[in-house]
Amino acid sequence: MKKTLLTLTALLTLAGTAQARTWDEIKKSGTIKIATEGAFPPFNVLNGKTLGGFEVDLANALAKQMGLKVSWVTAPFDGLLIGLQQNRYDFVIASHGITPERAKAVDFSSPHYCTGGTVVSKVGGPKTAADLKGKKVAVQVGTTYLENVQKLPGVKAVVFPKDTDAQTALMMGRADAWVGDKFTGIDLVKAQKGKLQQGDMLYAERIAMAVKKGNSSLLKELNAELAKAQSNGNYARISNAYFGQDIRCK
Ligand code: LYS
Repeated sequence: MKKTLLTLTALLTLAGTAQARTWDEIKKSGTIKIATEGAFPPFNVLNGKTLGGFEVDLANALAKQMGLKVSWVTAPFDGLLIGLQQNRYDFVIASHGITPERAKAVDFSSPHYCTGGTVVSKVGGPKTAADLKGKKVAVQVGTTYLENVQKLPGVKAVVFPKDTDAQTALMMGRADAWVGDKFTGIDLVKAQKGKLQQGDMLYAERIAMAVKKGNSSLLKELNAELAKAQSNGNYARISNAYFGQDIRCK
């Protein structure tokens, strides 16, 4: 038993220390491997076998600029950065807010959009941080929503594996409010015609792509391609298609 445990630890250590593919290696291979959640409309959504959304279209556009094919991987949100550590893909684009804690584990690109965590509730329900006191708030696991809701005194976070599950909990009355992305909130309120209201934005965040810590050659390339997309019209076109506005950080 002891021997098996040691072997497993050794394997995990090996997986963690092996080199990530450098930009040169990726370029030579002709295909870049990108991971996302696929459960976070309108940013990344898996519909049957079709992956779409703002971040998927944006990453596909960046890969096209690079002259590479894309191999997409989807995984639960709270496992995405661990998979990066294990070299299962080259980078992650899944609406990760840049936080000091995450920045210890991975390297972040320049932000690809700016947003914030917002409150949504049924009409007449809580709208502000103060209103949330003593209330049950539905949030997704592993997110900045959970992190920020936990900072509010007297608020009970009810945690779900997916953001869409947290939204359902609000609709079913199992929570008094949902805290999630500002743009997701706008779509949610629209979809539930007259039943929901959007409250305050609790905090702002910058969202970025993540590479394995130390993969500076890939990071440099991603930043260059993002800047190019933001000046050649690709970014504006994709952003407008999903949001009717340009959501880049200003
Ligand atoms: N922006 C939030 C975060 O950084 C949510 C990310 C995606 C949730 N499906 O945690």
